[in-house]
Amino acid sequence: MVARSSEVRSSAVRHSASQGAGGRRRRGAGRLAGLGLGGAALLVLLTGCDVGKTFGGFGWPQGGITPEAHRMYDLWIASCIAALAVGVFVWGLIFWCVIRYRKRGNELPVQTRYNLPMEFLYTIAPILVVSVLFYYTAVVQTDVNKLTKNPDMTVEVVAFKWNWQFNYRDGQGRDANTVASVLGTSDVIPVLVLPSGRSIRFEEQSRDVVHSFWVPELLFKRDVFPGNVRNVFEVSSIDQEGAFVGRCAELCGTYHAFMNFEMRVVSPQKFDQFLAEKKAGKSTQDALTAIGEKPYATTTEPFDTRRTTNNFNPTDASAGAGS
Ligand SMILES: [Cu+2]
Repeated sequence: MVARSSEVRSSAVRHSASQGAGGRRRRGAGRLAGLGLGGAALLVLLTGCDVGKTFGGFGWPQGGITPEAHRMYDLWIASCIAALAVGVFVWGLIFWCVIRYRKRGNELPVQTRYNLPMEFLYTIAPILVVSVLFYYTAVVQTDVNKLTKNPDMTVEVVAFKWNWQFNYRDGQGRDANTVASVLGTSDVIPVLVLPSGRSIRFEEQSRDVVHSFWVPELLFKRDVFPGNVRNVFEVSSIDQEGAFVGRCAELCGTYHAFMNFEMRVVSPQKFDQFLAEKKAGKSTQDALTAIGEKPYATTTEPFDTRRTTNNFNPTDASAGAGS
């Protein structure tokens, strides 16, 4: 009898203790919600300022010059803010648990095997986060890859070991004709002259191995494939005039690092004049001078290949054979 009454008493104590814990839990949840709201308000405040600029673009290159580049940049910044918000929330929960449920004595806390609302939450929350990120990524990616029927101009990018040729075309696809061309050599950096404010279609083709067309300010690069693959992309406009260095971004052989070019963005009027000069048979350098632009690349220069008859294609085979 005695034993039974003590059992009853101890179960009553447990019951009232769990009620007290429930009240504390509710207060804790309220505090957590307040913390979350405060964090959200802080985020909104920060978004008001240029968060990207403040934090150096979170590692993403800044200074894009096309609407597509701005959209990709915005997606990256928004993703970083979302990741940080989730991170702060999780860190908050961890520290809250560490402090709130620290060891206070030898009595074991309530041992719960499962908690349905919690399990529901941590299954649904990541799915929601991934879905939102996926949605915005798909929207921006579709936008960046979008091809229009009638871009203002088409330029064919031909890559080869280890330089570039840029062909101005009178239409789209393989059947169109080249109306003017810029060819790079070991001594002269090819200058790809483009107009600002016009939509441009790039059609890429390689003569040998895989290269990659990359102008950092486009925040975009695309592989250039040999064979039948004609990689195509468009920019809806280039918003800033000036000279921008371009590079090959795919390791393509010995002189891969030498495959530089320059993208020179000029006003549409200047561009039309440049194309007319080229069509009339002038060299790229003369045509650039004619429109009041510097004739040679200003952002990069030809590398010294250090080729001599002794170290490159020696006529005497034994010269390079060693001993
Ligand atoms: Cu290359």
